[in-house]
Amino acid sequence: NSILIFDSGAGGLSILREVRKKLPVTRFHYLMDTACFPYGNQSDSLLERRIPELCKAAVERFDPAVLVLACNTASTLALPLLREVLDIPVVGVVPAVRVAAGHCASSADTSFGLLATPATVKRPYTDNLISDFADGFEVHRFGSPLLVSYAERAISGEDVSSELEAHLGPWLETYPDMKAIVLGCTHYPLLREELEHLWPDHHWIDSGEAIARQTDKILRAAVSTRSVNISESRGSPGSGLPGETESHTCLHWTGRQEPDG
Ligand code: DGN
Repeated sequence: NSILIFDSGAGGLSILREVRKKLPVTRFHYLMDTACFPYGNQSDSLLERRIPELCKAAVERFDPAVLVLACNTASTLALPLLREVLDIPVVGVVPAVRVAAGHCASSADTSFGLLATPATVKRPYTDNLISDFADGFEVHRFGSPLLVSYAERAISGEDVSSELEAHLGPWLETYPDMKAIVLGCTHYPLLREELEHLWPDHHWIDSGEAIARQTDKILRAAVSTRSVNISESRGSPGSGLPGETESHTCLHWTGRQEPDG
């Protein structure tokens, strides 16, 4: 009854951290597609081939109960494809536009920012999220080509604060009324400490906690279905509930550069 978490780099660790808080004794596998990192720079057609192929292979290998696609760039493109090829539930991670709109409504703000990879800010999925959940608010999008690498460097212990300030400062100054910012990439919560330190008056919103709640719910439903299937096929009962596993491990698995090549 493990959970498989997938991203092209270390960003999914921000999701793993939240899910672990919720499910501390569940076992995890972490799949990182370092060969194609960063996904924000890849073509849609490559990602549409590669993500289902890698995830299918990893699911066959690790047999998780649930897959968390812990990448906004991948989820806003490939979730339906993935659900077609996998027979386990898939939890996607997409920008927390709805939460930001709720926050603005309660604080009387009329605008908020959406910070994500260049690919995510341009996706039709993101347009739909905004028109469905943030109608009436002005949403300022910023597709950053740099923040993912800043996050990767920050978790290796580098100080990226001055680069962060130079990169985001001009955008934030352009919209002085924009106080709530959606962190629409799973790498960005890894920079939360630096962001809060540089801009303490802004409100940085990520999807981690909501994803942890959703994963908990889906896992419970998935393992109860599984345990019925197992007890039917083996003729022996077993609760299979999350919490039975006593250890958790993270595995890194690097795929090939070209899935078809
Ligand atoms: N962490 C990914 C996301 O949430 O979009 C982006 C990683 C990348 O490769 N750009």
